[in-house]
Amino acid sequence: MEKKKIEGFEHVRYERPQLSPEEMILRSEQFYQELDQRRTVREFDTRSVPLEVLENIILTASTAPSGAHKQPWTFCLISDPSIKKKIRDAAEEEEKISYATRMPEHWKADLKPLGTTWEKPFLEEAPYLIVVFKQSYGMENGEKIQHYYVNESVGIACGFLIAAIHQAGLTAVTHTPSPMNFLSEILARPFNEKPYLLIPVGYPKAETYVPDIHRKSLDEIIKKF
Ligand code: IYR
Repeated sequence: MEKKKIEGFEHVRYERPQLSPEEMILRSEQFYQELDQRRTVREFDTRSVPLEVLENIILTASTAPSGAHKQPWTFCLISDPSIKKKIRDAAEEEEKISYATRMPEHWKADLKPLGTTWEKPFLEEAPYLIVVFKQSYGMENGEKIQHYYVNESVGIACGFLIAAIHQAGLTAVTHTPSPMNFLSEILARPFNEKPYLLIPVGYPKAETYVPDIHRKSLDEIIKKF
């Protein structure tokens, strides 16, 4: 590998294959079409998925850019049914209160078309749960390490994660039980880590239906200058 020191720091040569405009248009269109097939799925088949697939998906998430390259994330991968049950019980306990008293009527009205309720069977049915933790700061040899743009970094990593899950032929739901401190307790995470997202992953249940909702058009989301 070609290397070079820049201001005392090692750099490696980096190149991408040069694609023709036609090839770029084709590839970007194909990638869009692929990701446009992604749908959030809340009903899972209990069939297991090879562990290596989940490891590759998490490695893909870890390729995300992060503030000062601090990689401020931890991905807890859960397949143990007893831990899944603990998570489901704790999540449902919170969600029951949220749906009954914490969420305003307009919020519940907005969720009606998606058919969500306080019940979260997917937390036990999905073969894997990925609980993403953000590291507010790092810890190395008992020393605090400053992290930067933690929410942005972990959010981008979760985007990569969700795209990788889809590309592997699997489905997921980005679940945010609220409050979700119970995840730190159940998974015994250190004080510098805070739960960010809970993502059940697996095959969709046979004959799954998803809400007939649509994405905004390009004209609605783009402003060209
Ligand atoms: N966290 C709750 C409620 C919920 C909120 C939004 I915003 C959603 O897009 C979906 C659900 C739940 O998981 O049911």
